[in-house]
Amino acid sequence: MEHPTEKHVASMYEMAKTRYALMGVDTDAALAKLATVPISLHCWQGDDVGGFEGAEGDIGGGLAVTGNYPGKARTAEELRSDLDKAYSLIPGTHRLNLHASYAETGGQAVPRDQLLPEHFDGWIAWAKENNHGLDFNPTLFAHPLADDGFTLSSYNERTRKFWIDHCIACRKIGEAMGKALGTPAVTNIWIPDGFKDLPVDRLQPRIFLRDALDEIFAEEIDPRHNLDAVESKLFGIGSESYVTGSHEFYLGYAASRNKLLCLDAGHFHPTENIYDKISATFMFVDQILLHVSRGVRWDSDHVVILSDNLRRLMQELVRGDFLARTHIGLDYFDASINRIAAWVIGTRNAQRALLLAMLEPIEMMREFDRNGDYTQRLAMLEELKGMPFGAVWDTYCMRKGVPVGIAYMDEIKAYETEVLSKR
Ligand code: RNT
Ligand code: ZN
Repeated sequence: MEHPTEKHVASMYEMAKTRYALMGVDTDAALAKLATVPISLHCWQGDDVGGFEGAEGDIGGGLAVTGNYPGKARTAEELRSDLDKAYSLIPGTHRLNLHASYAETGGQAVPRDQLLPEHFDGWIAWAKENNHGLDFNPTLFAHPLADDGFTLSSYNERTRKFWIDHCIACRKIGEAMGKALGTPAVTNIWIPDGFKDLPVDRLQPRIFLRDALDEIFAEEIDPRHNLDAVESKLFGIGSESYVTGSHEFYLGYAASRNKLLCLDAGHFHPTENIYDKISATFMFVDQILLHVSRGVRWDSDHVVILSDNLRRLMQELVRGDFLARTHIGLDYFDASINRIAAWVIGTRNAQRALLLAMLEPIEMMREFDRNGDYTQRLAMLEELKGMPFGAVWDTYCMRKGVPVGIAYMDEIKAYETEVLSKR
């Protein structure tokens, strides 16, 4: 298959630019805007949420990665090399979202409540060199003290204490990352806590969780270095009947404590979508973190595709002018396909959805709402789907020096032969 050349892209762009201009949309302005939006790639797509603590098998926490595509990263060097490859195929400059279980401890087992910024020096140096901001997550699963399904909301005080100390350590690591890189790390707390079957007391674990979070956040950290986020969930494998950190719990917590709310696209009922939660949340919460994901029938963490849901999500951010208050991260793990392609396809789709939203004649369309002209509104929304957006996207890739079209697959295939197949 042949890929478009510079000449193809340039002539297509001229036509697209003219077509968009007819509806008052400036394609160059949209591309300039797209370049300002970083996406935080999730390190855990690279190794099936494995981490470097020597864990084998089940990752716990009610999470499940399926597939055994060959060539997954086994060390920090391999993971960084794979990430470098992925970033080289994605237009623009982006961030990396790390989990605490990806600490580099030089072969020594360091308990999670004793992790230090120095255990992330390798990541920080690499991020600095490549201009990536870093985001961070405490890891409250895949650990003996999380085996019974409870961490910060455990009835066991010692268990709670261990995880509180882990989260405190992680905020300090986030702060160190933010300081070193000159951009705040968003440190996101997600806990797996919940019951398989009906609990008697739904309140007590939530009291434990609220108090644990208050303890974790007791120390103020400069928001120029670290921002705290909390992530809700509906259910997990083994926590089908009750999850302590539900949406209502964390919405209330974030609004009352001035924390970021993390909305994961897979953490709601299958017909419920996070795009409708954005404007409501922003009325009471200052900033949000997104875990852009794709659930299929359940929170299955499929690779992000350019779906209507994704498009509506990005439309909310762009139409509402919420981008400056939103941190966009990805969260999925597919081990059944090439893992680098999974990063590249999902990230490029998040960007394509953003670009589509940036190519809307928003002001003109608002008029339809205001005037009650729902017929014109429907006609316009459908018309937009047929606009030559692909030519604008190709131009973006060309200008940013990354492969146009799916030419990125040629590079991924070559990397697979040269690097991945030898692991
Ligand atoms: C789990 C949450 C959480 C994790 C990562 C690995 O359901 O979505 O964000 O996916 O922390
Ligand atoms: Zn998530």
